[in-house]
Amino acid sequence: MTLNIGVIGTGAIGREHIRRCSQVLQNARVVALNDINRSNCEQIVRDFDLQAEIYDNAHDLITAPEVQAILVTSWGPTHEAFVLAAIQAGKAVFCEKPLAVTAQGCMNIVEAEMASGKKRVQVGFMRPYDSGYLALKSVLESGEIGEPLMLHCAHRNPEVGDAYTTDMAITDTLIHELDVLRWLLKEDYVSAQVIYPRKTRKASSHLKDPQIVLLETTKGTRIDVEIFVNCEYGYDIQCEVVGEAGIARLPEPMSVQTRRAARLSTGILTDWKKRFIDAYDVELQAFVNNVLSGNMTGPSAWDGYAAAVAADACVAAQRSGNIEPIAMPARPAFYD
Ligand code: NAI
Ligand code: ISE
Repeated sequence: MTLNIGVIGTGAIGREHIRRCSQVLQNARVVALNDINRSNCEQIVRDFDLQAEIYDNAHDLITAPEVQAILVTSWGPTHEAFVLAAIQAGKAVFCEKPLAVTAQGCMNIVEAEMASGKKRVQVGFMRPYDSGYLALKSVLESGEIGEPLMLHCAHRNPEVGDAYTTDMAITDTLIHELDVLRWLLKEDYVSAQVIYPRKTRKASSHLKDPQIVLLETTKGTRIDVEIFVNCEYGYDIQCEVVGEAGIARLPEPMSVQTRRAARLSTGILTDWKKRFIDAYDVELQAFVNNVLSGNMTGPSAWDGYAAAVAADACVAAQRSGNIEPIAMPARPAFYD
């Protein structure tokens, strides 16, 4: 059986996901496209030789009879309305992060999904599908390094455009750590604080960069995450867990070591598309398989909500300079 997919938003990641649905994944086919910039869709139809209808209205794509599942890869503020419409139409929906730009927006989706009686939503948090994070989790669960006490993490991008604002360090960038660290530790967060080190001269005038986010979990585990989005040298994701009996680090992506001109060196990737290329393939194949089998298992609307609750507190902490509490309601049995 093949899943017929409609894609809303054909920019950077939309294009990547269309490529993988058409050329990499099994049992998936892109049959419909929408973007406020129609020429993006036309270009993609040409580039990937797609047999896909271009819709001028996203809501028409969502309700189109030939579309069985929706991928939402448009800008963050548009996600909530499209996901709600997909649930309303009784269709499965894969939504890129963030599920919605506020916790309340995510809760609206959680409530609509529960009312529909069936899990239909997967959020595009791909790191739980990354082989490195999976290996790190299996070390933690083996008990080899004892109970985790502290985590030291970094999320570095070489550069960002002028449209990137200080709160996007949380809502666009840290949101991945907020999800994956909760998954890794199986704990929620209880507080957040944000510290601003000396600013890099490479950042635009309105952007505070870098930032350090300090999180505390329910068991008292302390996490520091450096967000540095104009680090220049590469796209670099770090995670080190300090346990009672040892330390476990996220493995570096595979890279050939060279010895040349009196130097020993290994390359560092420069963009997220390549760093997580396998994880994106696996997460989307899981979505396709789960929709076809009727059993959704990926990052859920509740996970999207949990990350957004923590993100809201981090944004409040950016503004107040204080330690802000994070109050997570109990997870409904629907999401067990
Ligand atoms: P982008 O700006 O390259 O593409 C977004 C596309 O959505 C554009 O073509 C734009 O015209 C279209 N669009 C905007 N509003 C629309 C609307 N109302 N209806 C239809 N189309 C609309 O942005 P990018 O980088 O592709 O990001 C898209 C989303 O994916 C964001 O939420 C971003 O956070 C997420 N993302 C996730 C990544 C991950 O690692 N999981 C990596 C990159 C992006
Ligand atoms: C981007 O939107 C992503 O989601 C990438 O995975 C992340 O590393 C980057 O910081 C974001 O801007």
